[in-house]
Amino acid sequence: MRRATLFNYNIPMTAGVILRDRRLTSRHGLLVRLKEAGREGWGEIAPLPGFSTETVAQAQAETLRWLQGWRSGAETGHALLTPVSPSLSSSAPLPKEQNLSPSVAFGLSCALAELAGLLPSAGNYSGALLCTGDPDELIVQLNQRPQPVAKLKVGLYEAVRDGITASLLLQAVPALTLRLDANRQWSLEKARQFARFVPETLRSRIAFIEEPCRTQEDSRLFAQETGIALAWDESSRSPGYVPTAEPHLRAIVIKPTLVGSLATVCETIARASEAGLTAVISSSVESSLGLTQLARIASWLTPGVAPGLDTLSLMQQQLVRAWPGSPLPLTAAEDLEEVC
Ligand code: OSB
Ligand code: MG
Repeated sequence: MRRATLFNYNIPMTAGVILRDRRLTSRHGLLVRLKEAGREGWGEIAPLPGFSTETVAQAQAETLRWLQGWRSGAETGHALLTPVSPSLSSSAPLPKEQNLSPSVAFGLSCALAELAGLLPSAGNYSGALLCTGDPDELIVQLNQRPQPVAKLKVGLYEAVRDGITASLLLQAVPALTLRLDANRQWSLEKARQFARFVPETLRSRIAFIEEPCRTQEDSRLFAQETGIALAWDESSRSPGYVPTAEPHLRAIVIKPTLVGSLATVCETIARASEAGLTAVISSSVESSLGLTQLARIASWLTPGVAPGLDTLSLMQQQLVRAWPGSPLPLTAAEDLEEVC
């Protein structure tokens, strides 16, 4: 006997969270719970406005249709979990997911993986700390970690100031590895201005910068000129992209909610590693339920790589499962609104 429940959530965000020119005042998404043979599995389906192409309403309609089939015994889950193992050297685009949007494929595959006991429980909860708020407090926190990794968003204000901030952090935390993310905000000239304020002796501790410039060509030039390695985030989700080695490229950022099923995530990580690239599992601002699953996926599929999951503090509450050490109040499943 199979039972499925779909929940709807809407979590207020802390004031002023801005994602790609829009202010996100609340996070709206779905949680799915599958039960079978005394076991249960959860998944989160939360299209991210401005990033996902599907809306929550579309995701909900797709999920309801899929759940109807699953309840009546359809074996539609395999493709979401089993990598189709195309030859790793092929440059063919990754396979489409049974007509499911990425957020739906990801959430359902997590629920199925938990149900099947495939998703290990150990998680990596010590990912890159997002540099927001008071830098003095952050420096203290980072200095308490044995292998501190931080992520600084740049390109929002003056490039010169970004350079000074990056240098300050690297100097104040001698063990720090720094990741930067410009979200394609800089012209090549702005990017150069930034680099002028980061002494070369500090640059080797910049693990990478995600998408420094508006164009990939300028990003590549910037990396070549400055010796600062690149990571593709937005670029890695352009249609047909396959992780491929290129000069100055160190990593690709994988946001499963925007990528698709665990099978597709696995496949993408395998191809990245084949190309000698680091795969970094990253948040699409999921609730604590989704984030704890991402921490488990990171520990399982990208061992030893700090994931980018430090987005829980942007929210005012947690859902169903707590992130270790978070002081935010936790809403239990019974208190969530059921869609069906
Ligand atoms: O630009 O990487 C981004 C979260 C939502 C949407 C876009 C991005 C992010 C993050 C997540 O930066 C945090 C991280 O990657 O460390
Ligand atoms: Mg990014």
